Amino acid sequence: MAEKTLLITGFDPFGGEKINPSYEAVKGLPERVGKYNIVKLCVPTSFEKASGTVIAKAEECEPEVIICIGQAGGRKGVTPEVIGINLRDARIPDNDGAMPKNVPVIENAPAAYFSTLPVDDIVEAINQAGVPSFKSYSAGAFVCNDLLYSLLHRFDGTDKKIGFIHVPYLPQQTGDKHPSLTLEQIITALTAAIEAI
Ligand code: PCA
Repeated sequence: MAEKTLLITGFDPFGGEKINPSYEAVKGLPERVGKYNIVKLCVPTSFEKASGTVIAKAEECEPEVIICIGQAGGRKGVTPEVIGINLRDARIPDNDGAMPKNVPVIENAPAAYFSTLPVDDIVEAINQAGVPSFKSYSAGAFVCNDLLYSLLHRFDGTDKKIGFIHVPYLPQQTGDKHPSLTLEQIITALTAAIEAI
């Protein structure tokens, strides 16, 4: 059987943080999970650069599946996103200093696209693995949503499975102030997610 490729991405730190749990967890994944060879990529937290970086890598490695991971500080669990929306509405600057307000990701494109990953199966698999997980109906309107929307738009009509998973802070980022999961828990969750696809 032909090898299958899964491209998984994480973001660099943003908003004054020194670390981003998304790319730390991606780095910690093995080279192979279930039926997939894993290709890893670090993405700049930049409206201008994020989606182009991932689309270029996807055109090069031709993955069957693309999963992007991002930090959602304050969430209590690992949260696969259901939908990406055609909106940029930033509350903080990205890593290039850009803070777009109430503008589309792509002019004259549809309002939204649903993730093409099996979101319910992923949530169940992560919970089965002992890590809290629930669906999210909003990836926000910052760079993570931008990336999800742009990928779903670019590969609409293909059979690529594409989606986004937000992860909480690591304990060292937030102490007792906000909920957090350890790096091991996040890696366990992402492994379970991939095995469910
Ligand atoms: N989280 C941000 C962008 C980069 C990241 O890890 C977001 O939720 O949009």
